[in-house]
Formats: sequence, structure tokens, C-alpha cells
Amino acid sequence: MIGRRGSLPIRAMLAGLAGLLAAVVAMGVGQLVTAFVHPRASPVAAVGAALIDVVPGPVREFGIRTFGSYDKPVLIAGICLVLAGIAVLLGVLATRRARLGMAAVALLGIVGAAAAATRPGATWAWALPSLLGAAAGAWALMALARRLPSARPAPPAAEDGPAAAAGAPAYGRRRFLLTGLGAAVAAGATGGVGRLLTGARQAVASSRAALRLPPPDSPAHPVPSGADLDVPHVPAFFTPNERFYRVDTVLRLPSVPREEWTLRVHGMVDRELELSFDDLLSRRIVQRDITLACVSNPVGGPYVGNARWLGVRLADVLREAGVHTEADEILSRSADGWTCGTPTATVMDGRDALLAFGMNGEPLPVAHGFPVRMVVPGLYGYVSATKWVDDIELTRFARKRPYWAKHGWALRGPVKTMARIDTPHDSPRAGRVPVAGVAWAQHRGIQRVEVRVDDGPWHDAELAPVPSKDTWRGWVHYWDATPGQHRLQARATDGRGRTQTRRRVPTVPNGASGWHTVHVTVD
Ligand SMILES: Nc1nc2c(c(=O)[nH]1)N[C@H]1C(S)=C(S)[C@@H](COP(=O)(O)O)O[C@H]1N2
Ligand SMILES: [Mo]
Repeated sequence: MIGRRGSLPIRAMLAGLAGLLAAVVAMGVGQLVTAFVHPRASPVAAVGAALIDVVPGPVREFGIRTFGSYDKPVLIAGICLVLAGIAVLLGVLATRRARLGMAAVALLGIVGAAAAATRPGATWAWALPSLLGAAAGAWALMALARRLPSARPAPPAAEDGPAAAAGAPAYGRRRFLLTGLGAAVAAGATGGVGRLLTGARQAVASSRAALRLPPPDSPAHPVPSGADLDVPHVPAFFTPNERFYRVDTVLRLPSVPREEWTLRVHGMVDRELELSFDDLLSRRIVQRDITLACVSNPVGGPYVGNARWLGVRLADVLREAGVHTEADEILSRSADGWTCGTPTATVMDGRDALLAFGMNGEPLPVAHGFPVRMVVPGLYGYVSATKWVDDIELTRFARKRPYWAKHGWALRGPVKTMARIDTPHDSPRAGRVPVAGVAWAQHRGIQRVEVRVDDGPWHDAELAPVPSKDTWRGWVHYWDATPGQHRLQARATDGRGRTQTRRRVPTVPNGASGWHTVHVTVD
């Protein structure tokens, strides 16, 4: 009796293990096939990308904000965990009701295939990794289930000693485990070969490392001394690359070696262009300091950074292509299929809209768009800053709506004037306390920042000198802090004399507004 009762949970555990092993086989084969189709056709990547698309907007933005650059690893880990759970259940199911188990595996394959085949830019071939992976998984599951030791009663002797462990079920278990081991090795091998074939990660790393940035034909204005405020907790004028905020929808960073990169310029133009990376390098190279801001930055939030970009002027390239006057939209597309719509008039109005390949003296980091991204001073990133850009189509807003416009965000996204209080943020000591931060109104510039305490009079803050109206500007006001609770507020006025609105609106649909307000308790 003891032997029999003991064998049931073990059998269930082995069935679960069979499910897991079959899932690993499915993943390995899926990965191998992915290498021949497209990186984004991998079942996990496709389901993840589809999830990002279908979850309600607030959930998506919450995820992007909360996890920052970690949202995608968290999502991938979540999907893998859920898959592992499903695999265990399927293993148990398949050993009891084989048909039902197979039907469930097929359903999973179809879900993955449908997610992959409906990604932007997908072809029917993108369904193959999921379908072939599911087929391999089903086959492995059946093979393992057949070798599962059966739950028949143990011989009577089993009750009496070590013989119990050496009986027929143990022999069956060994056979099962050997098959399982074989499956795991096969999965590792196919998956590994798939990875090797993909191999793009190393390729892009060495492509980036080997790039020597050309000197600019048109250097950035020298940064005036004092642009860095040197007040603790206020960001430096240049945001270091590794600390620069990151916002995008990709699950795995696109791997585009510059040797393989091309930019196609087409649509409503006189002449289609196709530029290689070397073509870019042979053009007039400009270097500019430009502050980039995200539309989903809440008032006082961190999604803004300033960098020295190196690249070519987008307007020069477009002029060469000959843009038709009716083409009011520059629809740019990235290697991962994301799209962005930028007003043609804005890019052509003389500002330094760039196709950038350098960031703060380094080749563009992969996370920030290597080999080439767009940067347009004055516009939020979602309507201007396409990373991994490889296609630019001149079209009309009325005809083609970009990614975020389909998710409820505004078609146009000029940056709103904003002052952020970076310090103090906790409990300063009474006495002279710097109230300081950064303010931005790209391409209009910052003319004035004012600070007030507890609804008192507005005080002009000192402004740091800056090289152009395309960057943020540090500011500081020294406050005679008295003990107790206080409310600090700041507001900026742009270079055209317009003070930022007091009206608080949320980030959706075209950027948050309102005066940044900070509560402090002075000791
Ligand atoms: N390919 C691609 N480019 C993209 C995005 C994206 O999701 N995919 N996000 C945009 C948004 S919303 C912003 S704010 C900026 C952020 O650029 P960063 O990650 O280099 O800071 O990139 C833009 N470029
Ligand atoms: Mo953004």
C-alpha cells in the first residue's frame, strides 16, 4: 500500500517534468527556426510584443514608467514563468488524457503563430517558429509520456526495505529520465545553434566598438562655463549615456551592425534614396547639444536628458530626396517595426533635426538606437526620436498614423515648457537653502525661472548660461528657510515670453503640465 500511494505523486511530478522538458524542446526548436525567419518571430518575443500592444494604455504606461529600462526583462521573465506553469499542467494532462494534452499544445502553438504573424512587417513565415516548436514539443511530450513508469501496485516486498527503491517503477523511472535527458540535450543544442546563427548581438557590439567617430564639420557651440550648476542633486549639463533615461517598446534590443544598415527615404519625394552608414559619414557632419524629453514624463519626473549628438542634418537628406509640398508627415520606422510621425515643416524650418550616430563622444549606445536614430529639438521623443531608424517615408498625417497615435496619444507633440525642482526634496536645515533644478523648452529656450514659497511672491532664480535654446537650463534660488512645513513651487518662461501654464493635465495625450510643487519640512 505504501509503495502504491508513494508512486502517485512521483508519477505526477515526472509528468510535470515531462511537460517542462517538452516545453524546453519546443523553445529550442522555435529558436532554431527563428534564426532562419526573423528575430522578432520568436514565440516569446512575439507574444510579449503583442501583449504590450493589447494591454490597456494606462497599464502599459505604468509598466514603462515603473520598470523603466527593466520592463522588458520583467515581462519576458513573466511570460517564461507562465509558460513553465502551463508546461507542467500540460505534462500532467497529457499523461492522463493524451488527446486533450495534444490539443492544448496545438492551441499554444497557434497563439504564438498568430501573435508573430500579426506583428508589423511580419510575413506568414513568422508563424513557423511557433508551429514547428509546438510540433516538436508535442512529439517530445508524447515520447516522454509513453516512457513514464506506470502507477501499478508495488510488489509486497516493497514495504519491507530498500528493495522498494529498486523495483520495476525505478527501472521505468531511469528509462524516463534518460529520454528526458536526451530531450534536454537536443533542446539545448537546437537552441544553441539557433542563437549562434542569430549571433547578431556580438556582431553589433563589435560593429559599434570598431566605429571611429568622424570630427564634426560643424561643431557644437562651446558650453559656457557655469552651465553645470554644481548644486548637489541638480543634474550635470550633460547626462552620461549610462544614466540617460530609456523609453521604447522593444523586448530585445534590435541588433543592427552598421555594415548592414541602410536608410531608405521614399514616398512623396522626387528621388528615392538609399543611404549606407558610410554614405552618412561622407556627408556634412554636425554636432549639437539637444535635450530629449518623453511625453510620458509626469511633472517633476525623470524622463528627460541632455546629450551632445553627432550626425547629419535630416533636412539636408530630405532636400536631396526632394520632398513634395503636400507631404506633411515624415513617417520614420525602426528595425523593430515601431513607427513615428514627425511634421515635415518642423524638421525643415532650420532647426538642427539630426540623424545621429554619436552620443556624448561615443558611438550611439545600442539601447539608444545604434547605429542611427533621429533627434529633433523641440518635439517629444514619441513623435521625433526614432531609434534604430531604417526607413523614412514622406506621406500625410491624414493617411498614415504612427504607433503612439494608434494608442490614444496626440498626433503632434511639441515639448511643453517645464521647470523641475531637483533640490531640496526632503528636510533641509533652516538657513540658506538652494532651491534648484533644470528647466526646458526646447527650441524656444528658457528666459526665466521663478520660485515661490507658500504662495508668497515669485522670486527670479539665477539661470545657468547655456549654448543654445535646444537644451535644458539649470537654475537656482537661495531661500532663507525657516523651521516648519513649506511648499515650494517653480515655473519657467520660454524664450518667447510665455510662462508655463499652471493648469495640471496628465501625460496623456500630449504631455503633462502644471507647476512642479514640492513639500519640505525644515528642521
Ligand atoms: N524604435 C523606437 N524608437 C523610439 C521609441 C520606441 O519605442 N522605439 N520610443 C521613443 C520615445 S517615446 C522616446 S521618449 C525616446 C527615448 O529615447 P531614449 O530611450 O534614447 O532616451 O525614443 C523614442 N524612439
Ligand atoms: Mo517618450
